[in-house]
Amino acid sequence: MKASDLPLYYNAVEILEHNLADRADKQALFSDPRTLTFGEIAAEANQVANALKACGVRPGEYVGLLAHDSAEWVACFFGTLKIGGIHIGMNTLLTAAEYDYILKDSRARVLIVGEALWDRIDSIREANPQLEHIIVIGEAKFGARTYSDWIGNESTECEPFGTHREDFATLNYSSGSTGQPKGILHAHKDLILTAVLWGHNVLGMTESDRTFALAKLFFTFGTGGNLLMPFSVGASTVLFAGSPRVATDVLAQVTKFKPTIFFNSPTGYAMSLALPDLLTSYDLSSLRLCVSAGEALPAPIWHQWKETTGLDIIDGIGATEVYHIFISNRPEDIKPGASGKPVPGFEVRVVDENWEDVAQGEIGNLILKGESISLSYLHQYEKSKQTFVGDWLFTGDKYFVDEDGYYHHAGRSDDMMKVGGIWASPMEIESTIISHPAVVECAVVGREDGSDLIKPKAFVVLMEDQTAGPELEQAIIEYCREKMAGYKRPRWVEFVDALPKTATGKIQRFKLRAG
Ligand code: 3UK
Repeated sequence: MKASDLPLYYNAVEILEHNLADRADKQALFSDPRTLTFGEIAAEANQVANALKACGVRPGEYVGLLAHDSAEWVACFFGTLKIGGIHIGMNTLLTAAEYDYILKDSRARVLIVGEALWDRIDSIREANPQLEHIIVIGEAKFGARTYSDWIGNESTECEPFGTHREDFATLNYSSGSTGQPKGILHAHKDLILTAVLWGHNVLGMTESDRTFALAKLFFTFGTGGNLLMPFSVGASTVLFAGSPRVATDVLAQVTKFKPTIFFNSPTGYAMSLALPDLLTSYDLSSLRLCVSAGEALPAPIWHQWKETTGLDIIDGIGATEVYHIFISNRPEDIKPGASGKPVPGFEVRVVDENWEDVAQGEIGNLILKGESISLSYLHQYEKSKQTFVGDWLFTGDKYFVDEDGYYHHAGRSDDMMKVGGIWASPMEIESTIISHPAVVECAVVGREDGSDLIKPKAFVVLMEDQTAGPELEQAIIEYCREKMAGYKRPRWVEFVDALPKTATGKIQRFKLRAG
């Protein structure tokens, strides 16, 4: 599918509304406490659309949404698109200062906020006088209207605004390792393109699927995989408002709502595998496929999950700039430890500093071309020029292609190390260390040795029953020496209780490097 196959005036609310003709009464959204049909979601989205219009929201204006995954989130998302507004999917894990930045950067006049997140907004309201309307999902708060009052008297009918397929539909802020978050705009066309290119063509999602994601809806991994892709084929979604870090709660949702496709992160799979009662206390029998993204999935986790549950995990790399996944394994074609092969519709290259293609097997910079890629970062001219270069997106990822054409992640540009003059990938070292039975998680960074040369250092989180100490440190180093080229072994192992991570679960190696 190409963007030009879409009508010139295309509104991505179609992804929800195409279901009204044949399956309006199908249960499309499962959550605690609300389960809704496509017809009910569309009606509530129309009420939101009318309520936004009553607030004076015009096409092209931003509407902030800061709430845990819920039926209301979905209605607000589609209601915003319907009137041609631009939805801001706000990460629920940020601080008040970061919300202040996002509100000022986007100049949103309307913010819909979940009651549980109210406190972080309350403290910055005065500093954001442009915020004229605050709607709270839940109990009334001073100076805000409740969602139920706000939509209560609105009609359940609404004409869609005829957006151009290239009009902006969504704004997501991606946390970089340095600097302010980057606002990434996507057009209506991007939402349906990624759903078709990866969700339909690669993953093979169908009407009888039911998705469930640990990735929240504010993250395009979640919006794409757990809302747009299923709805675009008439499949249903399971939403969970709780924390993805509590593996027991997550698995209880799987047991209760019986999804067929499970979107998770490598850490999520590792946490589930660490539960001794994974198979006895939870029912995973509804699942047919698991997906992993956000960071590279180490082969040992893939194998352990397969051995334990019998299920395949499809690892694929995506980015907010692309909206979703662009290199991926396939249900019938999986290489554990690799990101897979380019998704048709994207052109992918691995290049050196001069943007020349590197030889097969060599590590280089991953760049790609494709129609769902964002055009620039909002209000970040310099950063945009470095990332969106002509037709190409500079991902900042290091990759190599093996002899069978599979793409392997080899760290971020700023994480790579030269050890003894040759590249060493922290990811490779990490996946070796993770395969050690005493280890839960680890991160590797470059550290200067006595001769000011960079050598790998590992920060390791141990299984609960293990004791940190010099003996185990030596055992892990020796283990690595056996499993990899000797130069890649960590020279130091530091045992830690947890690794520093971004709000979306990426290890913050820069913090470890500074430490
Ligand atoms: C890293 C991966 C190795 C990589 C995302 C699926 O993660 C997503 O978006 P972000 O903008 O981060 C993008 C960066 O994350 N990464 C993501 N997936 C993998 N590295 N293997 C992977 N499977 O550095 C990339 O540049 O937060 C993932 C769908 C939508 C997304 N937005």
